[in-house]
Amino acid sequence: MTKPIFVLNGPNMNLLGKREPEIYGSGTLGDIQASLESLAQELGLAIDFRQSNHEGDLLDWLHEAREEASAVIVNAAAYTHSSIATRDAVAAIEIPVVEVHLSNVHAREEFRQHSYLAPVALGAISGFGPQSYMLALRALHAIIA
Ligand code: CA2
Repeated sequence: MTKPIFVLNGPNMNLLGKREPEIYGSGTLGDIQASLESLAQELGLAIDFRQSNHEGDLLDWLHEAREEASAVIVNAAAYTHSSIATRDAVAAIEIPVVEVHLSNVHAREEFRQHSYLAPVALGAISGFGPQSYMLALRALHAIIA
């Protein structure tokens, strides 16, 4: 059995669809999970989709991914712009890691334009709404296959 792709989501992602729809759209994180699970099935992949508001959970999951995942898609949300610990955890992973964002972080406030993760990730996809996750899964499918 091939290992799943971990899809890790950071703080406040559980609020999607409930506030700021002009930035993040009206869909919920559950909608993104459902679409991604459907695409994964189509591609013959398994995903393990998680969200936490706690930095330590993301660190533990990134450590777990080193042994238990074939790749990682990570939307670290605000920790993208603040967490050296998350960057170090990503840097310690040998499997492919793709950073994703719903919004185009480069077109937003200056503090969102810097990512601690981008230099240590395989690549980053930003600005395509839920499609950012789909594009990351398709890219990893092509890379892993
Ligand atoms: O665009 C993205 O995917 C972000 O990672 C989303 C984060 C933000 O801090 C990043 O700069 C870009 C925010 C996560 C969701 O936060 C919400 C806040 C209020 C209402 C709904 C969601």
